Amino acid sequence: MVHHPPRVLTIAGSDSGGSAGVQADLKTLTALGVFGTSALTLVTAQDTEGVQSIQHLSPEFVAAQVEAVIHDIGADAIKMGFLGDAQVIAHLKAYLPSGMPLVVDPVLVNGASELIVSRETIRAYQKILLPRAKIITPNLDESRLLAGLDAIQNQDDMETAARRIYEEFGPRAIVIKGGHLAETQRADMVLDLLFDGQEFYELSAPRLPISNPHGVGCTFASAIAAYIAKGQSTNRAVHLAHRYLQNALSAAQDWKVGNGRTPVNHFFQQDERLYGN
Ligand code: PXL
Repeated sequence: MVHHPPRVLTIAGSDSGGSAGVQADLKTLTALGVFGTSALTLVTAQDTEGVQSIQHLSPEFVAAQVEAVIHDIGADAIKMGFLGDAQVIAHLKAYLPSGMPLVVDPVLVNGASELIVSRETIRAYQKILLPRAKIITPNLDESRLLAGLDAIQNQDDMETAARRIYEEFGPRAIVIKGGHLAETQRADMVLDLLFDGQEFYELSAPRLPISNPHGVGCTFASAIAAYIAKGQSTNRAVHLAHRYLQNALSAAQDWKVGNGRTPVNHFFQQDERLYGN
């Protein structure tokens, strides 16, 4: 009996530390039973404490990887992470099959909320990728930058940003990750907000005692892409991905990996079998 596993292509950067980027994406896809493929945009020398250096791959070489994967293996969804610069985005445009569900995680800032791309790159996201996206997954800083707002300080601001991005740039849905919302607003809860152009849906979870975990955004977007590839609606894919991330993050609470930020425990389902606890 021939079996065709669901397939997701991630177009993203490499994190040598194994927490974020393509490494987080492929772990997530594998954990969720999806055949993951990858097109690298850049390679970071990175550990749990930070990024030491970055080498960008050329737009042509990024596109060549996409072309190779799509030509032979195909994809049921494409997840886009750290793309790096506007030239890569402009060049990629012609290589994204029409009608392909795109899950776009607009990586514009680093873990310390510092801008890591140019203004031109933000424009490229707005003009080229957002109009084609099935869903985008910005955090608060990225939502502020994409919506052109001065600040996002509460849930009302999140709703304003989501509406603006939806109306101006036309992604089919937006989920704003509210993890960094001032802790005075939500001391014990983390609120993400999904907007599908009609309704807002709140996704809340208890704030875990892990400060600034690493690879959460990549994992969330990849899990959404995995569930979409498996045939779920966008709305259900977001809810299932949210639950997967909570479980994977919760399972990392007692982890010690390196001296910096804690990664996600993608294979938490296997812990019992592997460690016998
Ligand atoms: O979490 C965003 C991200 C995406 N991709 C790569 C990264 C990071 C953050 O460190 O290194 C490669």
